[in-house]
Amino acid sequence: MKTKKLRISLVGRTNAGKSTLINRIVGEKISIQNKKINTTQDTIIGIRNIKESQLLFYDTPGSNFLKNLDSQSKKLKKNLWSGIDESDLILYLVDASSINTKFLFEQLEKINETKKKIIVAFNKTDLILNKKLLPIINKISNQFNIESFFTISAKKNIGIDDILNFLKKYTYPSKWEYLNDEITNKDDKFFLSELLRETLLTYLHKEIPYNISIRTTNFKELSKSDIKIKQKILIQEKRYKKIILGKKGSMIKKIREECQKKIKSVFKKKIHLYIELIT
Ligand SMILES: Nc1nc2c(ncn2[C@@H]2O[C@H](COP(=O)(O)OP(=O)(O)OP(=O)(O)O)[C@@H](O)[C@H]2O)c(=O)[nH]1
Ligand SMILES: [Mg+2]
Repeated sequence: MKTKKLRISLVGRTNAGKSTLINRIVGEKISIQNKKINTTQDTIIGIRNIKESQLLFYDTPGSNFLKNLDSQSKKLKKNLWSGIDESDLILYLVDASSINTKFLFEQLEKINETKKKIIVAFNKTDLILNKKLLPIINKISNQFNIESFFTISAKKNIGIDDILNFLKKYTYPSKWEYLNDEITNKDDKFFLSELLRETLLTYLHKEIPYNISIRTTNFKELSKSDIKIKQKILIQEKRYKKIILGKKGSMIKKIREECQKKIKSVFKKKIHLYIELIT
């Protein structure tokens, strides 16, 4: 078989739905999603093979921090641009239910400088009428050279196949980078740590989830139906420990139970999860 590939970077403001879209395309959850900002921090690759073509989607961190200069933003920015650099084409995703025109044009201007091919997809169209988007689509196409526009809903699975069919036209002869059954570049331990981070984003407020790091230190199949997992939360500031523990340990208990449930729904096995807090 003559194999082909295409590398696509998913770029867009935080909360546009990039991770939701990549999970939809891959058909499994590989990237965590949350309504808080800057959920994705590393570049995660999602792989979808269609016949002879391998499509590689780079889920990048949300791009609303381009002007910030703190160290966290710098790290995210670096991961974003390396994702863009490695790709053949940019899929710019817009939250159609809350468009900030000024921001959108600034962003398009920036990515246009890369000289890469760009397609624009308006996501969350389950929340608005498509025809409301026509003026903005006209304005964008007057100013930029966009290959194509799409209106989709990652959550409701609308319009995704149209994008995939379109992207197939841009694939070029090449060896596949990943084996047929691989769906992501990240391993189980990374994904487990991400699931814990997703849980922390849900239960904790504001800055805490961004100021801790997580390691999954142990992943052991105890039997065909049981998995034992150990995770460590490394806390930089002591005051956060009290908050994560909660009254008589009630918060960490909730977090552990919720995370265990998430892991169970992915691995379809009984999970024995242990979480340790380290300051
Ligand atoms: N109604 C609706 N909500 C959506 C859709 N796609 C994503 N969302 C929601 O939008 C929120 C953000 O989704 P994410 O996939 O985490 O967004 P992201 O672009 O990866 O965000 P960052 O990682 O922070 O850059 C989540 O609460 C999703 O459930 C959609 O098509 N319709
Ligand atoms: Mg994301």
